[in-house]
Amino acid sequence: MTAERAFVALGSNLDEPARQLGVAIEALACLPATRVLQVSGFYRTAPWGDADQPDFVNAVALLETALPPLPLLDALLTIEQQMGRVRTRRYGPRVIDLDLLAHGDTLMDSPRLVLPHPRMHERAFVMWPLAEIAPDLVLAPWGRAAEIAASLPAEGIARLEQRRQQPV
Ligand code: PH2
Ligand code: MG
Ligand code: MG
Repeated sequence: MTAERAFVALGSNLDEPARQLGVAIEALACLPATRVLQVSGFYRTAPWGDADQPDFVNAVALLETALPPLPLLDALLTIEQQMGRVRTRRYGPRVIDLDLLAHGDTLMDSPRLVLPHPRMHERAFVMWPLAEIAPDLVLAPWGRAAEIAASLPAEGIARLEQRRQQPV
Protein backbone atom coordinates (compact mmCIF):
# COMPACT_ATOMS: atom_id res chain seq x y z
CA MET A 1 0.00 0.00 0.00
CA THR A 2 1.36 3.41 -0.87
CA ALA A 3 1.33 6.25 1.62
CA GLU A 4 -0.87 9.26 1.00
CA ARG A 5 -0.83 12.78 2.33
CA ALA A 6 -3.80 13.47 4.59
CA PHE A 7 -4.81 16.73 6.25
CA VAL A 8 -6.48 16.72 9.68
CA ALA A 9 -8.11 19.76 11.32
CA LEU A 10 -7.73 19.99 15.11
CA GLY A 11 -9.95 22.05 17.38
CA SER A 12 -10.57 22.42 21.12
CA ASN A 13 -12.26 24.89 23.42
CA LEU A 14 -12.26 23.10 26.77
CA ASP A 15 -9.69 22.31 29.48
CA GLU A 16 -6.61 24.14 28.16
CA PRO A 17 -7.25 23.91 24.43
CA ALA A 18 -3.66 24.41 23.28
CA ARG A 19 -2.52 21.59 25.55
CA GLN A 20 -5.27 19.35 24.15
CA LEU A 21 -4.00 20.01 20.62
CA GLY A 22 -0.52 19.02 21.75
CA VAL A 23 -1.83 15.74 23.18
CA ALA A 24 -3.74 15.01 19.97
CA ILE A 25 -0.67 15.64 17.82
CA GLU A 26 1.30 13.17 19.92
CA ALA A 27 -1.49 10.63 19.43
CA LEU A 28 -1.52 11.20 15.65
CA ALA A 29 2.23 10.56 15.60
CA CYS A 30 1.62 7.19 17.30
CA LEU A 31 -0.88 5.91 14.72
CA PRO A 32 0.25 2.84 12.78
CA ALA A 33 1.86 3.44 9.37
CA THR A 34 1.57 7.18 9.91
CA ARG A 35 3.96 10.12 10.28
CA VAL A 36 3.16 13.72 11.16
CA LEU A 37 4.96 15.73 8.48
CA GLN A 38 3.88 19.22 9.47
CA VAL A 39 1.68 21.11 11.93
CA SER A 40 0.43 24.66 11.39
CA GLY A 41 0.59 27.34 14.02
CA PHE A 42 -2.14 27.39 16.62
CA TYR A 43 -4.93 29.90 16.06
CA ARG A 44 -7.31 31.34 18.60
CA THR A 45 -10.67 31.56 16.84
CA ALA A 46 -14.09 32.91 17.74
CA PRO A 47 -16.72 30.15 17.94
CA TRP A 48 -18.56 29.56 14.70
CA GLY A 49 -22.05 28.07 14.43
CA ASP A 50 -22.88 28.47 18.13
CA ALA A 51 -21.55 31.70 19.62
CA ASP A 52 -22.38 30.80 23.23
CA GLN A 53 -19.15 28.99 24.12
CA PRO A 54 -15.45 29.76 24.71
CA ASP A 55 -13.03 30.62 21.92
CA PHE A 56 -11.40 27.68 20.16
CA VAL A 57 -7.80 26.88 19.40
CA ASN A 58 -7.49 25.44 15.89
CA ALA A 59 -4.66 23.99 13.81
CA VAL A 60 -4.12 21.67 10.84
CA ALA A 61 -1.72 18.73 10.64
CA LEU A 62 -0.31 17.11 7.52
CA LEU A 63 0.13 13.36 7.83
CA GLU A 64 1.77 10.79 5.62
CA THR A 65 -0.21 7.62 6.15
CA ALA A 66 -0.82 4.19 4.70
CA LEU A 67 -4.19 4.07 6.47
CA PRO A 68 -7.04 4.37 3.96
CA PRO A 69 -9.66 7.08 4.59
CA LEU A 70 -12.16 5.08 6.68
CA PRO A 71 -9.59 3.38 8.93
CA LEU A 72 -7.99 6.79 9.44
CA LEU A 73 -11.40 8.25 10.32
CA ASP A 74 -11.92 5.47 12.86
CA ALA A 75 -8.48 6.15 14.34
CA LEU A 76 -9.34 9.86 14.71
CA LEU A 77 -12.62 9.02 16.48
CA THR A 78 -10.74 6.66 18.81
CA ILE A 79 -8.30 9.43 19.74
CA GLU A 80 -11.26 11.76 20.42
CA GLN A 81 -12.81 9.16 22.71
CA GLN A 82 -9.54 8.42 24.50
CA MET A 83 -9.12 12.13 25.14
CA GLY A 84 -12.49 12.22 26.85
CA ARG A 85 -14.66 13.81 24.20
CA VAL A 86 -18.30 13.90 25.21
CA ARG A 87 -20.73 14.69 22.41
CA THR A 88 -23.28 17.28 23.52
CA ARG A 89 -25.01 19.74 21.23
CA ARG A 90 -24.19 20.25 17.56
CA TYR A 91 -21.34 22.76 17.12
CA GLY A 92 -21.04 22.84 20.92
CA PRO A 93 -17.91 22.90 23.10
CA ARG A 94 -15.48 19.99 22.91
CA VAL A 95 -12.20 18.91 24.43
CA ILE A 96 -10.96 17.75 21.03
CA ASP A 97 -12.31 17.55 17.49
CA LEU A 98 -10.31 15.84 14.75
CA ASP A 99 -11.75 16.26 11.27
CA LEU A 100 -10.32 14.57 8.18
CA LEU A 101 -10.15 17.30 5.54
CA ALA A 102 -8.53 15.54 2.61
CA HIS A 103 -6.79 12.24 1.85
CA GLY A 104 -4.56 12.34 -1.22
CA ASP A 105 -6.74 13.05 -4.23
CA THR A 106 -9.59 10.91 -2.91
CA LEU A 107 -13.08 12.06 -3.81
CA MET A 108 -15.53 10.26 -1.61
CA ASP A 109 -19.20 10.66 -0.76
CA SER A 110 -20.26 7.97 1.68
CA PRO A 111 -22.63 8.22 4.65
CA ARG A 112 -19.72 8.24 7.08
CA LEU A 113 -17.22 10.38 5.24
CA VAL A 114 -17.19 13.00 2.52
CA LEU A 115 -13.83 14.00 1.01
CA PRO A 116 -12.71 16.68 0.67
CA HIS A 117 -14.56 17.84 3.80
CA PRO A 118 -17.68 19.48 2.32
CA ARG A 119 -17.70 22.64 4.45
CA MET A 120 -13.99 23.34 4.95
CA HIS A 121 -13.91 26.07 2.29
CA GLU A 122 -16.45 28.14 4.30
CA ARG A 123 -14.48 28.06 7.55
CA ALA A 124 -11.64 30.48 8.18
CA PHE A 125 -10.62 28.48 11.28
CA VAL A 126 -9.82 25.54 8.97
CA MET A 127 -8.60 27.32 5.84
CA TRP A 128 -6.18 29.75 7.51
CA PRO A 129 -4.07 27.08 9.23
CA LEU A 130 -4.34 24.82 6.18
CA ALA A 131 -3.13 27.58 3.85
CA GLU A 132 -0.21 28.20 6.20
CA ILE A 133 1.21 24.70 5.63
CA ALA A 134 -0.19 23.93 2.14
CA PRO A 135 -0.93 27.14 0.23
CA ASP A 136 -0.72 25.36 -3.13
CA LEU A 137 -2.97 22.45 -2.19
CA VAL A 138 -5.76 22.29 -4.76
CA LEU A 139 -9.08 21.23 -3.28
CA ALA A 140 -10.86 19.73 -6.22
CA PRO A 141 -14.23 21.47 -5.89
CA TRP A 142 -13.04 24.95 -4.88
CA GLY A 143 -9.46 25.65 -5.95
CA ARG A 144 -6.20 26.61 -4.26
CA ALA A 145 -6.06 26.67 -0.44
CA ALA A 146 -4.34 30.07 -0.21
CA GLU A 147 -6.97 31.73 -2.37
CA ILE A 148 -9.88 30.17 -0.50
CA ALA A 149 -8.35 31.29 2.82
CA ALA A 150 -7.80 34.84 1.53
CA SER A 151 -11.47 35.07 0.59
CA LEU A 152 -12.59 34.32 4.17
CA PRO A 153 -12.79 36.95 6.93
CA ALA A 154 -9.82 37.22 9.29
CA GLU A 155 -12.09 38.68 11.94
CA GLY A 156 -11.97 36.75 15.21
CA ILE A 157 -8.84 34.80 14.26
CA ALA A 158 -5.41 35.31 15.83
CA ARG A 159 -2.31 33.19 15.36
CA LEU A 160 -0.83 32.39 18.75
CA GLU A 161 2.83 33.24 19.23
CA GLN A 162 3.69 30.08 21.07
CA ARG A 163 2.23 26.74 20.27
CA ARG A 164 2.04 24.85 23.55
CA GLN A 165 2.77 27.15 26.46
CA GLN A 166 0.33 29.94 25.63
CA PRO A 167 -2.50 30.05 28.17
CA VAL A 168 -5.82 30.07 26.34
N1 PH2 B 1 -15.87 23.57 15.46
C1 PH2 B 1 -17.18 23.37 15.42
C2 PH2 B 1 -18.14 24.46 15.64
N2 PH2 B 1 -17.55 25.74 15.72
N3 PH2 B 1 -15.72 27.19 15.81
C3 PH2 B 1 -14.39 27.38 15.79
N4 PH2 B 1 -13.90 28.60 15.89
N5 PH2 B 1 -13.52 26.33 15.66
C4 PH2 B 1 -13.97 25.04 15.56
O1 PH2 B 1 -13.14 24.11 15.44
C5 PH2 B 1 -15.36 24.82 15.57
C6 PH2 B 1 -16.22 25.94 15.70
C7 PH2 B 1 -17.72 22.04 15.18
O2 PH2 B 1 -16.81 21.13 14.81
MG1 MG C 1 -15.40 19.94 13.40
MG1 MG D 1 -15.61 16.42 14.04
